[in-house]
Amino acid sequence: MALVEVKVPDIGDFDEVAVIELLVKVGDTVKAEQSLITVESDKASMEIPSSTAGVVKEMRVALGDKVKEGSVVLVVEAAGEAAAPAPAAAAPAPAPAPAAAPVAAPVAAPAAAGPVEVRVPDIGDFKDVAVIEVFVKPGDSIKVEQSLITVESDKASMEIPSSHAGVLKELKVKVGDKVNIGDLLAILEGAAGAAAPAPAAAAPVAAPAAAAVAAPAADVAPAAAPAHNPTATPALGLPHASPSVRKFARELGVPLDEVKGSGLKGRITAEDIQSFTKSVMAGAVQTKAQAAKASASTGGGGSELGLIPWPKVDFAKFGPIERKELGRIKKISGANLLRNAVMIPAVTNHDDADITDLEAFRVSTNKENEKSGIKVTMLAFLIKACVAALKKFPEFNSSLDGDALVYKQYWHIGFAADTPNGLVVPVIKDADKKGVLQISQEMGELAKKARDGKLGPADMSGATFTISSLGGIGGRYFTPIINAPEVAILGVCKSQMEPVWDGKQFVPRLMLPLSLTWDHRVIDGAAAARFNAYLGQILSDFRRVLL
Ligand code: CAO
Repeated sequence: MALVEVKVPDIGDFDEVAVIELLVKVGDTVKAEQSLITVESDKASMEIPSSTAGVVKEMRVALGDKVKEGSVVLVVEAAGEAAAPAPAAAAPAPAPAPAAAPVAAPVAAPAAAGPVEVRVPDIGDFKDVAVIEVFVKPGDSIKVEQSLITVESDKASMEIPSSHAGVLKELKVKVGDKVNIGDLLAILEGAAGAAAPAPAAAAPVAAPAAAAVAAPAADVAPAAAPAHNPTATPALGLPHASPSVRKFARELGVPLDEVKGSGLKGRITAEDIQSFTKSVMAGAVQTKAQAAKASASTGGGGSELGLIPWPKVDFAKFGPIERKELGRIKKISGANLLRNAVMIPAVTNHDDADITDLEAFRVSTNKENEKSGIKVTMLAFLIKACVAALKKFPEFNSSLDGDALVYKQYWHIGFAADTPNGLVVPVIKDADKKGVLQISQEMGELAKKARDGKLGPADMSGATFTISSLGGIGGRYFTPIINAPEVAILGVCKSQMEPVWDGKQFVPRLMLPLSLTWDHRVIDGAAAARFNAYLGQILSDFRRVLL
């Protein structure tokens, strides 16, 4: 059986192209027309097929090698019925002609007056190639030779450039459409620098009938070459993968832009697609689509938790409705709250604190300080009291990190603030080092910033514990949701006068309802009850803070 050198066929006017994938190895049995390697220029990638059936005896190229027409790719021990030897595939293609025309034309072309049609140029004898990427949208300013779309056959992908400059008025194709030479792609306005209209590129590109697969792959190159688009595929942030890998990904429904490429220059290989698919199946990786679905309010996460789907109700059937999209803050806080509610085994302890004396002190302090403009709030005392309790029970000021607890040696207290746009949590930093007056002042400033929508990330980060006060509004008790990665949160409601038994008689006392929610992975019920009791003691006699 004869040894046959399989060579790179005519690949148009490409001088040298890089080998970016080896699709076969020594010992493999290859069929005639089977893809052997993928090569890539800055505009197109194409697979080079075998002209001969047989067994691969020797690889003559390696990843990264530069090849051109006539380069030996490998040596095959030809099977009896092998096709014509490789060089036959290099059927002469008058490639340089179409390559040259569209590039040269724009330079000399005068400005066009009215709307201009941009059509699919000569793409060899490709028929019905699929649009797989669209780079532009109506309103975009397009330069001559700027890539508009990528089309792909089963053997090659290429970017189709614009023959004119101008503003894109209408895009006539979308992803998934099949296009052919001469098809209308787009209408530009204010167009200038036009090349000869695309169909003119119908300069015959060789379609060597004998090398059925080799020919298209080869023909693509010259057709795409005219573009010489300055915007190479990787610069657009598009996934770097060969046509067969793209096709493979599409078949499996793998989002290519989420796959990390392990090939040359980060190129995505078929193995990358396989291992991504395995990771998704094993639940180790979530696709963006899955994550979005999980976080969507309409039953998000339900499938992962094995829950039945969220009820879908046509509300309009029962009466008039108005639909309003959630604001940005609501969307962000909603996703956080959902995660924290679902992931933390949280328990809430309710208690009451006698703040009769503290409230009297607060009122008198405010009277004395009337001129200072700083109003001391109950929340400021609560922050100070919580710092004392957090110091006594340090696990409430910690965070879980895997199997470890991180005890923080600082006491930054977040407070939930109700704003027209939703709930935000500004943070009083180093509350242990600040007096009640300073805390009150900072809280006032932060609450104003929150209402004005001017809080920055620094204002809202670093909290070690959070207080959510509904005291100014009303209610008795509630179950606040922990602000992860914190491990506890204190909810406070409106204080009210209550009859309290002092051992001899009922006396009127101002009682503050406290609701402490805690993470049962870190804290247990006894510690939570002690924390609340200690907090109550401090609030009933604030001198204890000094102890
Ligand atoms: N009991 C009784 N009265 C209380 C009180 C309490 N626990 N806490 C505050 N008040 C009173 C204040 O003394 C004030 O009364 P005056 O106007 O007569 O002086 C009034 O209620 C309003 O207080 P305030 O709300 O302006 O001030 P604050 O320090 O208590 O709270 C802030 C500031 C920013 C936390 C608050 O405005 C806020 O946004 N609260 C809502 C927080 C929230 O939404 N939490 C829920 C999160 S879970 O969804």
